[in-house]
Parts: sequence; structure tokens; C-alpha cells
Amino acid sequence: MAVFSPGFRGRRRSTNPNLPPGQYEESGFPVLTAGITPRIREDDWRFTVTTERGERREWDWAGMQALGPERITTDIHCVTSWSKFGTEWRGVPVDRFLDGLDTSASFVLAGCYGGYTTNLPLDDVRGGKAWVAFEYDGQPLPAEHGGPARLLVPHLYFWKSAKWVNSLTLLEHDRAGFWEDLGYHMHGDPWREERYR
Ligand SMILES: Nc1nc2c(c(=O)[nH]1)N[C@H]1C(S)=C(S)[C@@H](COP(=O)(O)O)O[C@H]1N2
Ligand SMILES: [Mo]
Repeated sequence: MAVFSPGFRGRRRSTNPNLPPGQYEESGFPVLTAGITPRIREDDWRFTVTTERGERREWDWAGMQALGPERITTDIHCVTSWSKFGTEWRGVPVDRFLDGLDTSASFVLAGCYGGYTTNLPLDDVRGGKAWVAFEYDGQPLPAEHGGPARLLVPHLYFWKSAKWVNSLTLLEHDRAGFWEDLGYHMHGDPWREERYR
């Protein structure tokens, strides 16, 4: 006999080809934060990129906006197994921040107001695959979702999309970020279920 308790949400294998293995479709937008929510005013916001050789660039809010934001519509996938389809964002492609930089780095460590970090292969944030996003659903990005600006890397599990992002450090060798240091995957491709290691 099959027994379902009233609160049980069946996690049947989905027939939706856009749903990675082990994920279910979420209609809300859960907030997942390890620690406090930093409150950063746009006027105080700064974003730096530092190469493996120590070359450093910095943008303020206006400078970031001048780089040419674009609209993004994308699915997102959290390692805790929710996926959300068709989310709408506005943000600056990470490529714009890297343009003309002299680097032979293969990895990047994203840093945030509040101290969170996450590591990614550089190729996963180049080529139009990642953004510094500052609008969600046509509105300024709410603080609990990483406003005023967060990294958006939708093709990887959402823990790679660092909220309140304020730096990218280019690295020759991969270095574990906050969750990666606690056992999460160094890469995090939801289609390969790269959840933990
Ligand atoms: N700075 C910061 N970024 C973060 C986190 C965090 O705790 N701090 N959590 C990560 C995790 S585990 C997830 S699933 C997503 C959640 O984003 P959301 O709260 O907008 O849904 O943010 C990621 N980025
Ligand atoms: Mo997460």
C-alpha cells in the first residue's frame, strides 16, 4: 500500500526536459543565506576584479551600469533541489569586466559583502554565461536576494550565484569557496548532479 502523509510533496520523476535530475519545480523564490543580509547602498557599492598578477580594476555603481546591461531570462537550479523556470533579470555580462585584462588564469573566486565566497572555472563566467545582476522581475534586486547586485551563473547550481558580490579574484589554481570548503562540488553542474564531493 502506498502511504502519503498530507504534507508530502511527491517528487516524482519529472517529464519536463528543462528540469535537471533530482530537481522539482518551485513557483516561489526561496531565500537561502548563510548568515546576515548585508545592506549596501548603491552609492557605497564597489566591485573589483584582480588578476593573478595583481592587476586591479574597480567600478562604482554608475561605472558598472555604463558597461552595458542586458536582459536575461533563465531557469535557475538550487542544490537543495528546487528549480525555478523563466526568471527575469537585468545585469552586466561578466565579460565586460574582463575585457582587455591580461590574464592566463583558469579559475575565479567571487567575494561578497558579508564574507561569502564561491569558486568557479573562469570559462564558466565568460562567453555570456554569467552576469552581475541588479534587477529581478523588473525591480531593483531585493537585499535578501543579493541586492544591490549579485552574480548570476544560471547554468551552475545557484550557490555559485554569489549575492552581494563585490569582487572577482582570478586564480591560476582552483581555491574552494565557502560551501565548497564544506564539501560542495568545485564545479556544480546541475545536469551532472555535481552537488557534493
Ligand atoms: N553572499 C552570499 N551569496 C549566496 C549565498 C549566501 O549565503 N551568501 N547563498 C547561496 C546559495 S546556497 C543559494 S541557493 C543562493 C540563494 O539565492 P536566493 O536567496 O536569492 O534564492 O544564493 C547563493 N549565494
Ligand atoms: Mo543553495
